[in-house]
Amino acid sequence: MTRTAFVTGATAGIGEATVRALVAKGWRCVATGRRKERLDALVAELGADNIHPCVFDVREEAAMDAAIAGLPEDFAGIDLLVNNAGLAQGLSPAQEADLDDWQTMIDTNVTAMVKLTRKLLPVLIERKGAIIAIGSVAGSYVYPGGNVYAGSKAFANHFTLALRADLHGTGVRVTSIEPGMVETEFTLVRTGSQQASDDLYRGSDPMTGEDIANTILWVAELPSHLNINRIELMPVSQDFAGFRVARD
Ligand code: NDP
Ligand code: 8X3
Repeated sequence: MTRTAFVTGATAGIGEATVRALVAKGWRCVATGRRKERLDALVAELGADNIHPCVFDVREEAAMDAAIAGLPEDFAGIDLLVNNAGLAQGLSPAQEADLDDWQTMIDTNVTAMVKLTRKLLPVLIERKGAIIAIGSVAGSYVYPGGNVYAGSKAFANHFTLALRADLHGTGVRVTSIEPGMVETEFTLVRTGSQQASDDLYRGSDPMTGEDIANTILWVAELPSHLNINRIELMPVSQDFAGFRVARD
């Protein structure tokens, strides 16, 4: 039987790679994002039988509801939710940060994620499905300028583990995947600068969207009695040391 995944943030980076990886293994995907032309391109490439595009801003609850209500029968039986859509905005220290940037990150990375999860839990429980959320190492190890992004990802990491407790006994599997540096559009979105993005990734052999997609696929296809709780992964070039001392 064909399984169906609901992948948020499928227009770029990790989400787009995840849709490709899942479809290559015979899954159907509901692919979401704001950029319609990118979702249309995925449908053209992978086929309308395999991809159902849902164009909406995850911060707009009415649009989220309409997307869920409008799922065609073939795509309505969700077996896997991939909570991936998210972003960072800015790298300013907290005392200089833009409050609108903070609100955008909270609305997208926290509020939209919990609302979508809550709305899809009935079908996921009915089908003994799975939830895979993309948290971040930023939720465990802080760095200067991480502030609200780091806080939102700590929330994502922990909410996902908390879901596991509430879903105990339902058969629903829940996994928090927490990557370090992945070369996607993430840094372009965060800084607004392609140069800043290229500078960050240059010479570091970062992880790719495909690396994370393959991890998601591996977790999704494990036997139904196995739950991976958390996976933290980084490129070899990155580590988590960072204690600093300010001196007089
Ligand atoms: P990209 O910028 O390449 O992709 C982000 C995706 O999220 C896009 O498809 C974008 O779609 C979607 N998205 C963002 N905001 C909204 C919104 N308001 N409504 C709908 N969709 C939205 O970044 P990544 O692939 O790297 O990021 C994916 C996830 O991975 C994020 O949650 C990020 O925090 C996390 N992550 C990334 C890491 C990295 O180093 N790249 C490391 C650890 C975690 P569109 O713009 O079309 O709406
Ligand atoms: C993205 C990874 O280290 O850029 O979550 O915050 S990092």
